[in-house]
Amino acid sequence: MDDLKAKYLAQIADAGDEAALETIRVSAVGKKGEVALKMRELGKMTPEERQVAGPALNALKDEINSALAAKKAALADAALDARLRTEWLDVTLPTRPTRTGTLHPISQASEELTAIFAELGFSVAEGPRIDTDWYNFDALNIPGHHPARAEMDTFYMHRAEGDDRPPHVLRTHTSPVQIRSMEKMGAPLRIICPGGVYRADYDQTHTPMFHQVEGLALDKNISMANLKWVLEEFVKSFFEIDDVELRFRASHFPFTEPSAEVDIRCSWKDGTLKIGEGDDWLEILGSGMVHPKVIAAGGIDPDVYQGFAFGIGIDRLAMLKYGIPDLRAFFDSDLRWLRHYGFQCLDVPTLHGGLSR
Ligand code: 2NM
Repeated sequence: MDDLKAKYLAQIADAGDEAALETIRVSAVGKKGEVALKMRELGKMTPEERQVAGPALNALKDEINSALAAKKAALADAALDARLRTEWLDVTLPTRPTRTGTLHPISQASEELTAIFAELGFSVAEGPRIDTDWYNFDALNIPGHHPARAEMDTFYMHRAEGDDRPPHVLRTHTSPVQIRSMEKMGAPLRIICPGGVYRADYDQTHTPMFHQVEGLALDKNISMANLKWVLEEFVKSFFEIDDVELRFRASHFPFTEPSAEVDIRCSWKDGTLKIGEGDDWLEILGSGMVHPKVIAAGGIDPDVYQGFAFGIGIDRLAMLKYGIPDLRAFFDSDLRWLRHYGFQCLDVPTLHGGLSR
């Protein structure tokens, strides 16, 4: 028995792969293996001999089986180590120069309009997307009973039970950033506020999150004429056309007086939109002279300063400029769509270098 044990443990130790181990298993502890043959001899023994040889054979069988299992595990470990060595990857190597990520059309449009307004003397102001209802509504002369405040348009952040402070809201426009900027920087002031805004609305032409840029210019002698010139310059630059005709239609917003909606001249020929010429009008923005109450809410004296403000939907601007038909595709994260409509990350838009080449 000692010979058997020495022989098989040596063979197991030398086995190079699982197939060799299996051959050893069959000839050692298989049904017709050497240990089984020895067990058959137990019948010919005396009861005393059997009492010694029986347990010894069982112990031998267990020992060979556990040596087989241990060697099998060791072979598997060695195989894994070998595989890990061949599949080793240097993650610090530089990337291949293929085109992968692209800039989303909304980011591209934001970069372009930021470059245009920078040239006109406007800096970018940013603020929180979650704000108090004072900054989002009251400061903008939107009273408590105004329909824009109705639960169905505004996402409210509900407070804990028993907390009676007014709720926070997801900003429904970027105007709260303009109030905060007036408080922080005072007048004169020339800013644009681009960014995401939220309204509880979802259909063909509305998504619950969309993007806006609002502009604000405050000084001692600002009029609608300045508003008209700035908007004309913006539209010409953004749509890369030499001339444009704007149409101001009287309108109403709580935060401006007077207020105007602005259309640009355009044509629809064979289903394609042409901006700047034609017999149609396309509404693109809202604007007006900032209401004195709003200027006062920003901590500025409305008897000394006045100014204009406007609001434009960035998503719609991007659709018009890049010929994107469906608003909702903006937020589908479809890689094929993103590759088709995306822009090269390093082509930073400037007025001298070309906006969207
Ligand atoms: C619009 C239309 C008209 C606007 C007003 C202000 C603020 F905060 F200065 F009063 N910012 N933007 C404004 C004015 C926005 O969006 C259609």
